[in-house]
Amino acid sequence: EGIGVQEYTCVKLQTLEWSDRAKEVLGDKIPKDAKVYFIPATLRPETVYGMTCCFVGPKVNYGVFSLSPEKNEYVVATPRAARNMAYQNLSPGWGVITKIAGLVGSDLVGTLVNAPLSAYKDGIRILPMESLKDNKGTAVVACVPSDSPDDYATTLELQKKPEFYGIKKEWVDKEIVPLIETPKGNLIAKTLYEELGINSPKDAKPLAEAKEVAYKLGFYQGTMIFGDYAGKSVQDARTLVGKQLSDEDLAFKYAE
Ligand code: A2H
Repeated sequence: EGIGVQEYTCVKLQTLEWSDRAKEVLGDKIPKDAKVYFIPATLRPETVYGMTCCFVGPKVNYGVFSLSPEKNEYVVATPRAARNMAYQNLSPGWGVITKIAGLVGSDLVGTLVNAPLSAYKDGIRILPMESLKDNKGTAVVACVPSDSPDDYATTLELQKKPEFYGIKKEWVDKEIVPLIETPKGNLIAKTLYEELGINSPKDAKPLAEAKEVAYKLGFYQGTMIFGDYAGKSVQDARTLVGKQLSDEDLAFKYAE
């Protein structure tokens, strides 16, 4: 980790239906009428249109933490993220952490969540990403396979072996819609995955390169071709989508 501060946008994906395993573990721990959000931390809020699912680390420990008692809102995050949030006015009080339940990522797989601005109005699934780091952001990642090579790699892997990962094929078989036109076409993640001869999410080195190239081309030279800000530069859209999501109380800033 560097010495700089990274500012993420956490998008609020409201839980619509818990997985069977999560239901068992949670029992009656979630208060009545509570809203529980998965909060993927993203550097690219303008890509929310292309969310096809949401990733957790299957072996990572998560908790359900109070975000706002007034609004009866809770978040799923790592204890580490909850601690950071408690000093950013994202908890019941300064430095106050209220954990109401603990789960491991694999318990959460299959949970259905709402995906604001995405094409999937009936929601998207929580799916496993083995390469996800437990010490970055909230350890929850919005899967945008059009623009993130890591997300594309895990999507292909899950599509190849759904039974092995304990998921239904239809949860991961989603159309990948082009969001951003770049100097290397409009499905930059797929293009780089193929160009660099990547075969799996375990190909860490070429994936790191793909991630860097995709980020540079998409962020600095990309133009939106989908959604409310089609025609605008990615940098402008990033600000506009970020603002729209916060105004609608569908996202908040989180730094670490
Ligand atoms: B980004 P940085 Cl479309 N483990 O969001 C692994 N990856 C994580 C993570 C974790 N615990 N927490 C966040 N991330 C991902 C969107 C996106 C992202 C696109 C393109 C590039 C991209 C959709 N996924 O990131 O190390 C999240 O994926 C490329 C840099 O803090 C987050 O933004 O620089 C990004 O990594 C944060 O990475």
